[in-house]
Order: sequence, then C-alpha cells, then structure tokens
Amino acid sequence: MPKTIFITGATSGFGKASAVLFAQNGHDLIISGRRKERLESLAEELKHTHNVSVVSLCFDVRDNNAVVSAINSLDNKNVDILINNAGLASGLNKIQDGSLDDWEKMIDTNIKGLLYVSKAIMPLMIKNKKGHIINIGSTAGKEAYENGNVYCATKHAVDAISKSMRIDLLGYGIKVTQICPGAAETEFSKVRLHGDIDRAKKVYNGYEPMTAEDVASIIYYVTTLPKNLCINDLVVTSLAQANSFYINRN
Ligand code: NDP
Ligand code: 8X3
Repeated sequence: MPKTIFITGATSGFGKASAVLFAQNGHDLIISGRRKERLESLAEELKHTHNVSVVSLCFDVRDNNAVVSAINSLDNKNVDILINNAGLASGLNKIQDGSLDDWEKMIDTNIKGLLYVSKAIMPLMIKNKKGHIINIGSTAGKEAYENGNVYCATKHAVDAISKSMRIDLLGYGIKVTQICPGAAETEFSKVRLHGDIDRAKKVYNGYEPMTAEDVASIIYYVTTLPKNLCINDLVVTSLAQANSFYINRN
C-alpha cells in the first residue's frame, strides 16, 4: 500500500537518497529544501522513473510562516511518514572561537526548524490516529566532542525532542523514531567547513564512511516494521567507527 512520505532536506545527502528509495518502493513523496532547481529536477525524475506522485515544496525550515504556508498549500494533507532530516553543522571551532552566525544557523535549523515542521504536521497525524515521525539525530547527540559544541547541543536537543514526542504522542498511535548516524560522506562536511572542499574530503581520509544510501536504507528499514512495533532510537555507524571519538583510520 503506497504511503505519503514528507522529507525535509531532500536536495542532497540522506534526504535525497531517501526520496529515491521510497519512490523506488512505490511511495508518494512530498520533498522540501531551499534549492528550488534541485528540488524540481528530483521531483520530475522520480515521477517519471517510478510513476509516483511527488510534490516539491521549496522553503526554509527556519521560517515558520514559510513552513505553514507551504504545508497549507498541499491539496492532499495526508502525511503517513515525516522525515525531519534538514539540518547542518556550520563551523568547527572551539566554543570560545565560535561565530554567532554559525550558532544561530544551527539552532534555527536543527532545533527550531524541526519543531516548526513537526508542529505543522503533527495535527494531521493526530487526526488520523496514525503516523510515523523520523527525526535525524546524530552520534553528536549522544556525545559532545572537541569543536562540536553547538552542533552537538542541537543534536542533543533532537534526542530530547524525540523522547518527548514519543511520550506526548503516545495516545495517538504515532511512532517516533530517532536515527543517529555517525560519519557519512554527503555535503555535510563541505557545509560545515564553509565550502572548503579539500578540508571536507580529509574528514573521511583513511576509512570508509557511510554513504547517503546506507543511511537511507536504515531510514527505509524502520518504516517496514509491523504496525505494533517501533524502533525508538537507533545509532548507526560504519564498521570503522565506534562512536564520536574512535575511528579506525589506516
Ligand atoms: P547534506 O548537507 O548533504 O544535506 C542537508 C539537507 O538539509 C539539504 O537538502 C539542505 O537543503 C537541507 N537544509 C539545510 N538547511 C536547511 C534549511 N534552513 N531549510 C531547509 N532545508 C535545509 O547533509 P546530510 O544529508 O549529511 O545531513 C542530513 C541530516 O543528517 C542533517 O540533519 C545532519 O545534521 C544529519 N547528520 C549527518 C551526518 C553526516 O555525517 N553526514 C551524520 C549524522 C547526522 P537546501 O540547502 O537545499 O536547503
Ligand atoms: C554528523 C556526524 O561526527 O560530524 O552528525 O558529528 S559528526
């Protein structure tokens, strides 16, 4: 039975790979992100290749008015699965050297953006007495590491929000899953390092990180369990990584 999957941050990385995988499996999509051209070309490609419905909503998750009006513009307001994936790290400095601009970007996107989108979608799921919210946390939400400070704080917030959602939504048949990936090679490090591609590549030197497709397969997997089962919290890393601190580099 096809479901409708709402994915934030579908223009790149985990979100894009998830959109492809859900479409391959015959599900309808609502995809979002800020880069309109990428969003629309992905929507066209998925519609034609997989014969599924794909609606693209171009908005910035940091702008609550834009979130609300994008979701209000949907003809069909049914969402079976929400994947709160849009997010970023910006900067990799000691806390005393951090920039306010980087901090605000991360807090506004990873915490407030996730809340804005959830606030708009939860009433639809509550009304249906079913749904699945998948929040993309991180190993950075399990341990704080050197230079990670505010990014780690935002992902610790995702951890707390996921636990809270699970408790508060308990009476409504809504699953809440947090997925916490370790290092995966996407555009993440390029964004974190403000476009320094050479430095970004070095993050993955000497070991095999996960790919976007690896993480998408885990996201897809948690949606395939029987109705009465929910994976609440899942940490996934490549074999070379034990946690935020230990990576086996050759
Ligand atoms: P990418 O940079 O490849 O993708 C990030 C996505 O988020 C893009 O589609 C981007 O779209 C979207 N996004 C960022 N800011 C906004 C915004 N303000 N409004 C709307 N969309 C936004 O990174 P990943 O795929 O790796 O990251 C996805 C999630 O996974 C993030 O939450 C990240 O923190 C988390 N994560 C990543 C890990 C990694 O090692 N890669 C590990 C653990 C967690 P656009 O720019 O078009 O708006
Ligand atoms: C992304 C993984 O290790 O850079 O959340 O924090 S890490």
